[in-house]
Amino acid sequence: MAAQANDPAPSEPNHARRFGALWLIATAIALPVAIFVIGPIIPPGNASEQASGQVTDSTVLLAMATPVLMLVVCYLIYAVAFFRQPRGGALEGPQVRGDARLQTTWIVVTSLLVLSLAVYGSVRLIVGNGAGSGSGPTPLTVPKGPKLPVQVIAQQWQFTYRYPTYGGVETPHLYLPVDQTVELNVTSLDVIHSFWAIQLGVKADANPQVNNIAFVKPTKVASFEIRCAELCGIWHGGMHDTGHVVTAAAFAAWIGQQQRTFAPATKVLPPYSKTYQPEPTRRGG
Ligand SMILES: [Cu+2]
Repeated sequence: MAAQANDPAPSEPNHARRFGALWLIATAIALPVAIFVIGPIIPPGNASEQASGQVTDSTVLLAMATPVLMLVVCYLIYAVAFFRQPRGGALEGPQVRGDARLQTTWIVVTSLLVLSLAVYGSVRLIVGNGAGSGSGPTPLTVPKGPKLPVQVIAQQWQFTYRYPTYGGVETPHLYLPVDQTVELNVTSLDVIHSFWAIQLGVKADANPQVNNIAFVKPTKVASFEIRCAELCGIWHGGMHDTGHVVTAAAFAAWIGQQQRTFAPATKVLPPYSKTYQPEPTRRGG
């Protein structure tokens, strides 16, 4: 091999320039598609501030990943098209080692991508008050203004909900008022579960003896799916329900009716607490 690695043979086109142009064109086409076509259909949708925030974050991730994806895909296509073995013999390519400019570019670009996303993710988590995730018993930041506390009590195999500001009534279904910040206090009576309100963008571990706080502000009247997201025993798969975001008036009517219906049960419940000791005889839901 007489030729240096960086000196293409006279008949070779400038592959770097051609490939660069191909990559730029592919990215220019793919990026708007990623942001404006795929972005709006990314789950979990826009049923709460937290859900909308997650869609924004996923769109940012997608936008950052698209040029990288295009680089890989375009290079694959380019290599298959132009770097084939010629007929009649297996040639060995020139040995390429130690291209300082390429290595520096590679390290700087990948470091910037990863570090900027790490900073972005951390800021979004802190500014978003946990962004719908369980933030433990003492969240780093708490949303301003009034909050409706709702306790989520996981147990084999259902979730029940306790409303401490409504006489500590415990209900088998979850209703939330629209446009009101809710403080979910998630705990468990037995094993490890996970409270997942899918369309609200909420997911929080439900551990016994732990009060795991997640904030959510529903922004539209709609139903949402609730599932347990942690394998918790033989009927784990049956641990699902439909929750409802309703108007303030409908919520007031519903909670009043729940208080009346469950008045006899409320009397014998243990007093409201951040966590409960599991009892030998199971608590009724
Ligand atoms: Cu469970």
